Amino acid sequence: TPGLNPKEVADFHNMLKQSKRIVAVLGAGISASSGLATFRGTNGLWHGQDMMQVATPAGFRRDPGLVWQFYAYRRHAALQARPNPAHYALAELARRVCPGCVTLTQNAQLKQLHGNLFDLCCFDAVGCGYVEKDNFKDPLTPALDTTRDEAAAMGRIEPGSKPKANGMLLAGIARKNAQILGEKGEEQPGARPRPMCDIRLSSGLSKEDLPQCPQCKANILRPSVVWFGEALAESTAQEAEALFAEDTEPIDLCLVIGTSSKVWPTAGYAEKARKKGARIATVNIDAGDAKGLRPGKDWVFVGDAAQVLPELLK
Ligand code: BJW
Repeated sequence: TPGLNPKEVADFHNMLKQSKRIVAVLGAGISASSGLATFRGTNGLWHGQDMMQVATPAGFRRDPGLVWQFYAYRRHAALQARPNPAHYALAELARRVCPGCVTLTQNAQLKQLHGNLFDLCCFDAVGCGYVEKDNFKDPLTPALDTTRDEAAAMGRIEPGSKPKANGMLLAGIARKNAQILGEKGEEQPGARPRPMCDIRLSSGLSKEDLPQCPQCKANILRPSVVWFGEALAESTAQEAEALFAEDTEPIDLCLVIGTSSKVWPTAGYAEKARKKGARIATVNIDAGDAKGLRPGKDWVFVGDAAQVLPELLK
């Protein structure tokens, strides 16, 4: 893989072979090559978007329709995405090193620190407490049909035609996908989906347009994800913390892959692994997002995780 230093890769392989306990901390960047946008940065979902509006309970209270539009797009995109070579390389590592390999992910499967896009729960968690796992319905309601917005933005249907266009301006992604799909929407050979950026949300949706709680019938559902100011699910947080407890076995290696390491408590896990003896290997397309490195002990592998990880983990 271009850009990787063969000596460093050999040193890493040597360590990998000896490692019995490995913790991997994953961020959105691992799925960038699957066509899913990350959160931060110029190609991120939040570029030009106030994250407090779409990733906090207060934002949801203020405009649930806007937040649901954001998640409707995310669910739709995730359902269309396929695993990339980075996911396969990690799965293979987990199989080889099992049971000593634990993957802490902020966004996807395994120990899902920040929840799951496809689980739903009642917004009234205390009074009602309804939880629904693995809801893959897309769109969740007619008003949350993001494909209509893409089609409208590509000129395939009249914007505003019935059912009511929900105002989520997906022009950014539609235009980008049009570039890779070709004018008539046919796939270009070798083209890869590009992550969306610069979505502009403007809701105007009413409560009736959004998924209703089937249990209490009084509230709307929300995505069962962890927003800012909310605690991580207690069991998940405890499982993660338990890995780093003093009385457990040392950790040999900590992989920090595709995360900006800006969100806590997850951003602190590499340091906790380090205190348990781990050497840290960061894989990131942006060297600037590698934090707190010790020369001669830690590694930074700069590049696309989908290219770098298969090379590193083989
Ligand atoms: C590539 C690539 C390629 C791109 N290859 N790489 C200190 C201690 C504790 C808490 C805090 C604290 N200071 C502040 C807090 C509060 C807050 C916080 O951290 N704020 C910071 C912004 C400062 N934390 C919280 O609120 C958390 N809860 C909490 O602390 O609870 C306490 C509590 C206890 C008891 C009662 C009540 C409260 C919760 C945080 C929840 C975050 N949730 C989100 C949304 C999830 C839902 C959804 O999916 O929409 O999680 S925010 C968002 O950021 C998402 C992600 O999981 C998270 C991290 O982002 P990630 O994955 O790192 O993505 P990006 O976009 O930031 O970075 C992508 C990276 O990939 C970049 O580095 C690229 O370079 C790289 N990349 N392409 C390799 N091809």
